[in-house]
Amino acid sequence: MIVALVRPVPESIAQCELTHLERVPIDHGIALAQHRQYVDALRALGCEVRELPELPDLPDSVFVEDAAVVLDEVAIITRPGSESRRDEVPSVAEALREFREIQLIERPGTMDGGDVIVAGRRIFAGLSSRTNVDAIRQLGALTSDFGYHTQSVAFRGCLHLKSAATMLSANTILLNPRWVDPEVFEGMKILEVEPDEPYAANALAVGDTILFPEAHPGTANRLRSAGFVVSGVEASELAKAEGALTCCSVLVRPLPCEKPLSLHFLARVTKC
Ligand code: CIR
Repeated sequence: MIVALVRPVPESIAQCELTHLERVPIDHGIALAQHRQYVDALRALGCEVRELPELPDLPDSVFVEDAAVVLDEVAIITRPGSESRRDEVPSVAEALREFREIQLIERPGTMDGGDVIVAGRRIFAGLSSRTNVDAIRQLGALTSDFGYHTQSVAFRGCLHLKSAATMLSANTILLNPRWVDPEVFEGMKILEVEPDEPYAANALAVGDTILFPEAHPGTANRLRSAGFVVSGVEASELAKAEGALTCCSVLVRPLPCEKPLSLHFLARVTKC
């Protein structure tokens, strides 16, 4: 069983941060309906969905992935690279403390969870406008005792590393070779997106099923041909906010936490 943390789409999504895309109108009703479909798909795949409190004044708060990196041993609460997103973090920490020891990325580090790919004991952290060298060093230091090796990854063309590449299974990665160098992922089986579908590298693997946007049928066919079970969802409205499928949830294997976060520590999350 997997717990999926999600958060409703606020009406203020129209004022979201944008880096690579031009602002176009976002229809809140369509965004809500597509988000509902996404949440239903997670439920249908056996996830226990936990809805975090809506944050009406935080336009990007539906993109919960950016607030945390969850490993089996520890959850790392990020310090998002965009100041407008920092107040999203405490409620994610609060929800995770039941399941994991919590650690924090601290100033001057900045990190968005969307820049972090975990592949077994290898962690790939994208260096981006949101994630800096200091935060990647902190992530490495917080996880090395558990046997993880963290490496920083250069990429281009998109906001987060996970727009350029995501894991499909334990050893297979889907990527856009124009945005990230496939050689970074040496030792893995690599599937490339259809060349005319640059945004197709963000897929959400839930168990053996790949949740995948309907907008990229060519790449969906490539996944099916490679033997993956693909479940399509519409995600076009939040794509206008530069959000993809992984961004809208934090997936957690529920393990009882032996070192629950103290309230004193939780107060630090709100200050950093
Ligand atoms: C932002 O710029 O922060 C949001 N508009 C999009 C965040 C998408 N999150 C993700 O890719 N992990």
